[in-house]
Amino acid sequence: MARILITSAIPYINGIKHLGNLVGSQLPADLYARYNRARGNEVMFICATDEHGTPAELAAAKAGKPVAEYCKDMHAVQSKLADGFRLSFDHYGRSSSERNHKLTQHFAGKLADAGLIEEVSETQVYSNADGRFLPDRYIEGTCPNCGSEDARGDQCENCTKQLDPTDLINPRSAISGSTDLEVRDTKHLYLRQSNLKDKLDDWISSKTDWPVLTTSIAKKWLHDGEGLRDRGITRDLDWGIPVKRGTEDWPGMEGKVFYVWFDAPIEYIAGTAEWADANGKTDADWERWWRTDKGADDVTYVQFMGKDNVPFHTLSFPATIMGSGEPWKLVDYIKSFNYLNYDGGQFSTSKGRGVFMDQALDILPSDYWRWWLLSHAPESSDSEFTWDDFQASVNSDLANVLGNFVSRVTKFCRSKFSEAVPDGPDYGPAEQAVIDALQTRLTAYEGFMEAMEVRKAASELRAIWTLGNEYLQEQAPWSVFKTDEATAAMQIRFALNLIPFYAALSEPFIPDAADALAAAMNTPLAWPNSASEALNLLPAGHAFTVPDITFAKITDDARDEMQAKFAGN
Ligand code: B3M
Ligand code: ZN
Repeated sequence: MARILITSAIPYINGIKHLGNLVGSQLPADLYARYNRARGNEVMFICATDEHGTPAELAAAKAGKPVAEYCKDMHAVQSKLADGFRLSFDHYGRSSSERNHKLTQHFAGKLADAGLIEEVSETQVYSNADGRFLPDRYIEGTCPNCGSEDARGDQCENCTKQLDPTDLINPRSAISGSTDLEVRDTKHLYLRQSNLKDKLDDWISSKTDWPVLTTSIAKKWLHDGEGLRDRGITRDLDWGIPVKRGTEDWPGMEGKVFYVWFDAPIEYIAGTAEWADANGKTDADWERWWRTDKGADDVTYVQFMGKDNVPFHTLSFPATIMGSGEPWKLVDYIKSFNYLNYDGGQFSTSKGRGVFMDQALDILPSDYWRWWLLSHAPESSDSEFTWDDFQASVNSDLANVLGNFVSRVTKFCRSKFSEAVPDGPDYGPAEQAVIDALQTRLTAYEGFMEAMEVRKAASELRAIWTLGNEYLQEQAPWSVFKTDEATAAMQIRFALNLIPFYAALSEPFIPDAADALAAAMNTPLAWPNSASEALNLLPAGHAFTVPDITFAKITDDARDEMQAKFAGN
């Protein structure tokens, strides 16, 4: 039994995620977690909400709530949606947890002890009216380039020019509108990741089995332009993890917090500690996943994320781990994804363009979405959601192939025999040929699942479903029944045995349907040792019920309606 630690990039707290976010990290991570559990491996699957940074503060202000309250509420919302999509996290934590505060401060202390933290003096805009330093995007004013009056301290959205706050004409606070601003000296901490460049480079170079998407992004950041730059890890914000050196105060850092990207990946570890706390476990129980001196040396750690998150996971977070000088577990494999586009453009929160997680679950059961998203995962390139494709995929794969097979077989058996597996002779050459074909595909399917080749795994699964349909089509037990009842009974016995086999193999993709199939067949979900063993699982006389998991087809009208509804304004 292997031990697999799985983390998904932790979604920002500032709103409900769209389907592109979902398929870029959490959903494929869930697929892999479910598969590994089904194979009997010990899995720890962690996700959380990413609750710090200016986006959280701004979203809370917009919602008219104190930021702590906003985060608490949005965590509950996101957690419920994760349940709705059947994301099987062992724990869905919060980066604002006490555990993450302590661990983040701990790492900062260790990095400082190792000489990897530098204190840098900078000038920054201070708002007297607000009584605080303003991050770049909290300062607004007139763009020196195009004259737009709503330029922000980091960029003018109108002409896209990158700006510094001091470039703005007539700068004002975005919080209060006050123009009583001044430039003050302030100190910030920088992580000297450039010191770790060679170590990181060697480490990345040793990962020859990683997806090219992952390593090419890491290599680009290591070698392009100025190479790996030191990174500011503190901010002048109210909301966040107070800067401390371990448990000690950090002189000069009063009122500052760690930068969101410093504490967010540490939440993977803290989230596992939260899991222990929430389940009455001890520190040793979570440390055996993370500390190589406490049992984690046999753990395989896999991360899932969108390509925009790769630099932080291949360089910055490993720099934190390596730089600490402590035996924390480094990631073993990073599965990264391209983007999912939406119907000829991009998903857009501000324009209400595309389908968001809450809306998706209002329209159709999660299995429909899981199946389409995973079978179209943006692995080798960006992919695109279209309603035509979604409709075709649901109607053909789920309704016509899988759903139809199950309903034909079980209903035919009920009407001609009974709601129990019929008897009949032993399997013949036709059945053996299907078993052989299934075995070949089962092996391929397992290989793709292990390699996290999500699309290839989906098409193998589809092919496995199709074999059952082809068998029925060719053998036509409904015709055979008219002249040779015993042979028809054997054929139906064979086809009924395919259902628990399908249920087990399909569970990582479509868990609700899989549960319903297994329940109808009166068998627990169990990964097959072999196709031939699986096809002899249900003996004659085994009772079942006709499941009501028919996948409803999406009509053309419904498709058009949804397309119009989510086109954005
Ligand atoms: N919250 C970005 C995102 O949701 C960021 C990931 C953090 S992973 C430690 O895409
Ligand atoms: Zn401009």
